[in-house]
Amino acid sequence: MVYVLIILTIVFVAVVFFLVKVVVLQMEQACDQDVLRSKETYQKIIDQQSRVMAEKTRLEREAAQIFTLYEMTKEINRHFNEEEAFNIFKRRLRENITIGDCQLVDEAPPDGGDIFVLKSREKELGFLVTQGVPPKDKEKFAILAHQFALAYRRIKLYKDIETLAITDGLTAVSTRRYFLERFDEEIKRAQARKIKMSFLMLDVDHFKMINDRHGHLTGDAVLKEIGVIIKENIREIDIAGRYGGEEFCVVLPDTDPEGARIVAERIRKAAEARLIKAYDAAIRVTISVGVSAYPFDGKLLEELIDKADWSLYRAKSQGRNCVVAFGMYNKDI
Ligand code: GH3
Ligand code: MG
Ligand code: MG
Repeated sequence: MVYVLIILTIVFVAVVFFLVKVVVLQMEQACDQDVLRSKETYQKIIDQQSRVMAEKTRLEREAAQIFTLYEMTKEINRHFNEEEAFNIFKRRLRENITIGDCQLVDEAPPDGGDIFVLKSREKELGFLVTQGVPPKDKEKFAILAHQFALAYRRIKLYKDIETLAITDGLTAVSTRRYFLERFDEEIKRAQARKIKMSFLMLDVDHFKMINDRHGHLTGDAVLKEIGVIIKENIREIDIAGRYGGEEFCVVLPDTDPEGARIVAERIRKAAEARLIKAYDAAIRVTISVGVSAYPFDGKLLEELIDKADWSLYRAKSQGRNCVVAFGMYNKDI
């Protein structure tokens, strides 16, 4: 009986032990699976985090680039001068990329360096010639250069508009308004520096006859050529303008009455000698010139214009194709 009880107890204990073992094994397996799942989730989070970090770095780089572009554009847009704008661009380049040299040139060089064309529609405005930009920085350079090209185009456009506004469309000399502004400035400069200056008023002789005989278009071509003749016979610092219809005017800074008379005579002779070809006609014209001088004939702009106009009237009444200086009739000098 006792043996039976012992055996039953052993069997019972063995069964219990076996059952407990099975349960523990199952629990272990479940735990392992949990750990595996946790590991996978953890790995996914780590991957996600590194993707987010990479995206953050990319966005930061992009933001820095946009900020650089914005700052550069803002700074360049304050200037209306090509050289100043280019110097800012060059400084910004050096701050942002590795670069040996960068030059802004009007003509494309035959060799040496990488060339970036600054374009306005199909027109080439200039060229950026660079040296020593490593491949890793080429794209960044292109982005900055493209932005500079836009600013450069704006400056060129502004200059063109400015030139258009102050240049007479037909004769390419200054408009009356701009001429009078410059004339006034030159009088003030002559006053401040105590130097002489002179003023010429030129009028085409019998111009109405040219219009009547050859038509208005031919008349226009003659006026255009007179503009050319005047500019060919004055210095870079002299200012030529169209005073009205077929009347022109010239300011000669730092020039005394005798010097002015010589210039006027040179223009008169050049006009007389020129055979102007316009459409089917070949025309000869003459001009008359009145001269006044600062400070001899007057100290104010209006006085100088009046005296030159009076002299021009004298030149017309003397038979045209001649120069009359107010000083010739001014007994005070
Ligand atoms: P004078 O020798 O006395 O100066 O005689 P003129 O015929 O030159 O002078 P007038 O003032 O009688 O005539 C000037 C003419 O210039 C009249 C006008 O029709 C013409 N004119 C003015 N502006 C223009 C222009 O832009 N184009 C053309 N073709 N003619 C013009
Ligand atoms: Mg005339
Ligand atoms: Mg006239």
